[in-house]
Amino acid sequence: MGSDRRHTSRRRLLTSLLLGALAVSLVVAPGAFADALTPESGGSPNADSIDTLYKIVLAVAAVIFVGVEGALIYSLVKFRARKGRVAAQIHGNTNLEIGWTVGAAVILVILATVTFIKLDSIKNPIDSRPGGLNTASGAQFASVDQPTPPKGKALNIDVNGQQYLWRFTYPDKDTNAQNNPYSYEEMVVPINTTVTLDIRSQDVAHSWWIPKLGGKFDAIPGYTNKTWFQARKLGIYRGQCAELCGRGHANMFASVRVVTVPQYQAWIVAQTERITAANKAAAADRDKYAVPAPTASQPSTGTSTTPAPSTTTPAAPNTDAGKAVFASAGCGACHTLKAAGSTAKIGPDLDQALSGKDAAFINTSIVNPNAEIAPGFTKGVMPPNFGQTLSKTQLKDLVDFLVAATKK
Ligand code: HEC
Ligand SMILES: [Cu+2]
Repeated sequence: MGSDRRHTSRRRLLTSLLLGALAVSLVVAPGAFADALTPESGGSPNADSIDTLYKIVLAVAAVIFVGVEGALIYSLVKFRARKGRVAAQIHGNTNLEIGWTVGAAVILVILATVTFIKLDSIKNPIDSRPGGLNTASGAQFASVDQPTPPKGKALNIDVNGQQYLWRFTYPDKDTNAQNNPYSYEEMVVPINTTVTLDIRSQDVAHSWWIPKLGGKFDAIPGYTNKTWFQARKLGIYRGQCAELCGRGHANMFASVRVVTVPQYQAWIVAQTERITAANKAAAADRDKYAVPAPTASQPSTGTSTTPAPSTTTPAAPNTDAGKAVFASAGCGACHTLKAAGSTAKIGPDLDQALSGKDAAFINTSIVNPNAEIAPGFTKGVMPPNFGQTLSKTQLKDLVDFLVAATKK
């Protein structure tokens, strides 16, 4: 008896502790409470439609729940076991069975109809409202390939999920997608403007979700998902990657900042300037630390939109041309030179032999190879007539290239 009572009181304590912990965690995480029962709304018409549809279904389900549970509880109480009572044995009631089959079917048909009616306003973008960004003209608002607003124009933003942040790429005035303004983590959009989103992923599956601005959309590598929203109030709308995508998933925040149209336009200009300045600084750094030189003058890849660094120093030798001469004159057939990617061993390894040598020395060794024979090599192997077969410019480019490639 005594141990039984102890057990019960311990269980009671445990239960109240658990309930207390639950209450505390709900209070300190008010986000989890947001619109506790129904989806969030008020940010964009598609989110409002989702909310309305949800509430209709919830109401129908609530009526059914109360009806079924009510009948159940009523029967439990009314027909509960009593001394001397004998249970009635009922088998099959055709009317009842037809009733609940038809009833259930009718309810499903109603829900399906309501859903299809609402689906249109959830899925298909509407036109921008007056006061929104003018998307009527300009190549940048070319319609996207999936649902478009009736007039076919919207502000199309590319949403790219990456472990563990979102990258947003905005349209600009030309058709080159490489130089568009972009931002990370915070998307900036103009008010009253229909924004269509191309949702992609760089690596693993993520999920784009700003609850107040509509439903969740998976960001899947190799596939583009489309959705849209139209914010009608200024402010910041927050969300979070909604698909466990790795260690940093919990920190993969997303937010949409809704600003006025002039603010948006000014932001795009300022953001473009910031990106250009950052690219310039990066190019300058690359220039500063780049050894050997040829890598610095390679055509810049997607990350940089600034001109190739070599053009910033006007007097810089044209090492690309020199490299081409090295290849066409067949120097690589006999010499090893890292910068040219050659590994032949008939003549001296130029990376070593020319390390720190000046232009005059290199020039002489090419034009008059027999004047001085590199130790361990024989006279007369290297063609003696490069001074005649190469033009003055070719020779100069070649020497400049070798000086740069073997600079200490
Ligand atoms: C057929 C093979 C061959 C070809 C082709 C050739 N070289 Fe050579 N090169 C040699 C040999 C062997 C030596 C070492 C003997 C000497 O110094 O003359 C040499 C020496 C040199 C040296 C002097 C190195 C030192 O340590 O002093 C330079 C510089 C050089 N070559 C550059 C070139 C360039 C530039 C070309 C192309 C325009 C070229 N060579 C084409 C075989 C070749
Ligand atoms: Cu993610």
